Amino acid sequence: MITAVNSFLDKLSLTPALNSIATKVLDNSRISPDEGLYLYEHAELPLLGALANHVRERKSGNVTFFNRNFHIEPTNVCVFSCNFCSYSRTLKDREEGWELTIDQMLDKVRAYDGQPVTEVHIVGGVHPKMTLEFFAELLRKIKAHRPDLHIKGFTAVELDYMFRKAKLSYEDGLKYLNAAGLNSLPGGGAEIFDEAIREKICADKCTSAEWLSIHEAAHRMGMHSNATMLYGHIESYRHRIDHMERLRQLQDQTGGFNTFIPLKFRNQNNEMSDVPEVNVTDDLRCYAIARIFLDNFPHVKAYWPMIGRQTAQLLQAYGVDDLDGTIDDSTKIYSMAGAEEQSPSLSTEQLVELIRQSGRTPVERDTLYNVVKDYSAETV
Ligand code: V47
Ligand code: SF4
Repeated sequence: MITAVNSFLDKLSLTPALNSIATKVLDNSRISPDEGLYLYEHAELPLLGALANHVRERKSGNVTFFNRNFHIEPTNVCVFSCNFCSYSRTLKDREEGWELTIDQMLDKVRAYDGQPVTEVHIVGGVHPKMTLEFFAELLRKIKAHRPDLHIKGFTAVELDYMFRKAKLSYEDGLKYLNAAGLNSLPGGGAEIFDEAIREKICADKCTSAEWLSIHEAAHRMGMHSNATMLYGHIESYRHRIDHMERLRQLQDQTGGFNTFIPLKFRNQNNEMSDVPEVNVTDDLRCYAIARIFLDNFPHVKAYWPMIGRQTAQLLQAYGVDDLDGTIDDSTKIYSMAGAEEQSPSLSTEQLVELIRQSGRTPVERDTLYNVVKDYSAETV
């Protein structure tokens, strides 16, 4: 494979600086933050695609993973006021919001009885009445009903708030929820770690250091997690590299992250509607540089309900080896922000076909990337 990539790179007539970075990537050596920034500022898309695809295929071959999961959004009432958020409602605007009871959420779990889903993803706003005890009871009841269902739940923002209210350390709070049934953490709430940008877009929620500490505590207990990055708003390329460098350093220490998920900022119905959205070329560049830079992350995921299914197909040639969002994805966080997919829904058959059309081999995985079903030989 290296020979093929090398002969392609020869045709690009790279400058010495780009050639030296490309050589490092092909040799499986880590690039520095300065080199990551240099790629953002100087590399053309074909070079980024070739390098990202090389890393992707070194890690996952020709496979693109997906999993069968469903979402529960307990509430969109939120004590915080992130300027990019189109979804949350304050306690005062509650008539436009929703607050599900434990029974209503269990009904959503029961609706998948008999269906081969492996994961439930639980994330929502931060409601002052939805306490640690409330969620622990929900987790216990879900596990009592369906013990084999993996529960990936609660962003570091939600956890930080509920642990503070319960006056528990991150370690003790996580132990409590883990004992109640929580298996892993999703990657939300990371946004952009740079403190000055965070102050402008989401000043009042947990800090970057707190987000990283919660994930570190989870990893030390043996729980895995994901990491996101909200890109394409008021941040610069330097901020994106800084964000990924902080994640790369934590991953060096714990190895607990499964997947990195770049999330494209969508500008409808929020306080940042005057900020234009980036174009598809910048999407491809962002994902590709993430795949090149985060050498210690096993996977890079595209969440197709947000980025759109056509871009999700393209991204599989720019570093992505995992597509999220099967079944009738009922998450509202992106549709309310103007995402590509207003009623996201792909059956397993359609997702398998979408992956095959991209020239990749679909493999259904569970949350921890154990193979559930390999579709290489089969028709669905
Ligand atoms: O943290 C909010 C983002 C995230 C907007 O871990 C927005 O498997 C774009 O983290 N434009 C929550 N993005 C969702 C999330 C997630 C999604 C899918 C899979 C996983 C996983 C995690 O949604 C928030 C925020 O970064 N978000 N508003 C917006 N206007
Ligand atoms: Fe609340 Fe999350 Fe929206 Fe921020 S992004 S306002 S924490 S729901």
